[in-house]
Amino acid sequence: MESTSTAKSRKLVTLDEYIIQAQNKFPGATGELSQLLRDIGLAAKIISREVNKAGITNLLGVDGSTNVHGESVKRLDLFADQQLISALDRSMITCMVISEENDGIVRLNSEGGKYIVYMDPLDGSSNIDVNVSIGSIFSIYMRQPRFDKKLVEDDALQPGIRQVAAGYVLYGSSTIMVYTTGLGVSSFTLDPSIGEFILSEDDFKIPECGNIYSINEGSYNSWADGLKKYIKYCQVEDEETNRPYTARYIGSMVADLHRTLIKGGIFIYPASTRYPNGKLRLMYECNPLSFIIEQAGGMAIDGKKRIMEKQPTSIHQRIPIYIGSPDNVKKVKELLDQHENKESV
Ligand code: AHM
Ligand code: MG
Repeated sequence: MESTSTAKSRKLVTLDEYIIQAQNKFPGATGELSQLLRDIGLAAKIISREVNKAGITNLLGVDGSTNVHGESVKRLDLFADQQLISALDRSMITCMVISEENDGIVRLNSEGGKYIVYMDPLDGSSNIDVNVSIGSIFSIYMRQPRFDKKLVEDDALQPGIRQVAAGYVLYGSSTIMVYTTGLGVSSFTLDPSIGEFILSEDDFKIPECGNIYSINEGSYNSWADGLKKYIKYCQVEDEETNRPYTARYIGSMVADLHRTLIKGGIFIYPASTRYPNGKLRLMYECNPLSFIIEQAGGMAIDGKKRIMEKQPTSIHQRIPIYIGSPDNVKKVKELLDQHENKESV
């Protein structure tokens, strides 16, 4: 028979319980951020259900419209966008949402709500048709107090260091939610039999150094010299530093980052001829994932500087990203400094 202590240590903690327990550690907390995280958790469960049955309900495929970047929008993107927006709208705490699927800011019913939420409702959507993991990403800011109360886009242009919480949901072989409020990184796995996210890890730490590099090598010819040198460095044999590294690239940032968080290594989406400023969006892809990786002990830079210190100039702006284990990021930065950055340092 199990001892009492073993039984106790195996007690399942749901996402909602965990959020409330965390909130109780701060006596002055209003509970609004907790509510917001629970709203996102609920929307994620609904999206997860639809992602899993997409093939049979015909939600797959292009719906004929394009998003603000001229890319074709899959129906599931729209579904995820609507679910997240309506979940956030219901609890009247969020004043505006900025989503990859919407050109401008989306004002919610609670214009006086104190939170601003950025999101990529379904990242990696080109992978939907082929049953590869996709994810939702979110990033939460507090609205800054202003005398002029009318909500404008500028209210949302805050650097990543001001995020109060960020996270992602990965719809993979299981559905996993990972988030941080700046006090470490926690992860939850959806148990579909009871419809609850169950705590799986409450202090995620990324390995100091990893032997996996993750980059779309198709753009090799247009990379900066320092980056080419780094990828060569990853490929050279050296027993002491566990090289050659392994290449892994899923093409869904959430999935690539989740692997990087667990196994260590580096994920890179650099500037290239096709994407001179990188492809990924600062506000709803790079900042939230940088917050998580930093909270887990990793690093995230744009090649020169810390991503989260970048002052945004527009809600959909792109930025190059080098993110992962601290030793890997420092190494690529060293080579970029020797080649590209030398004039500017
Ligand atoms: P999306 O938001 O349109 O899905 O695009 C973002 C995705 C990321 O998930 C992924 O890292 C990247 O695009 C892959 O791009 P590429 O196919 O150029 O390698
Ligand atoms: Mg995306």
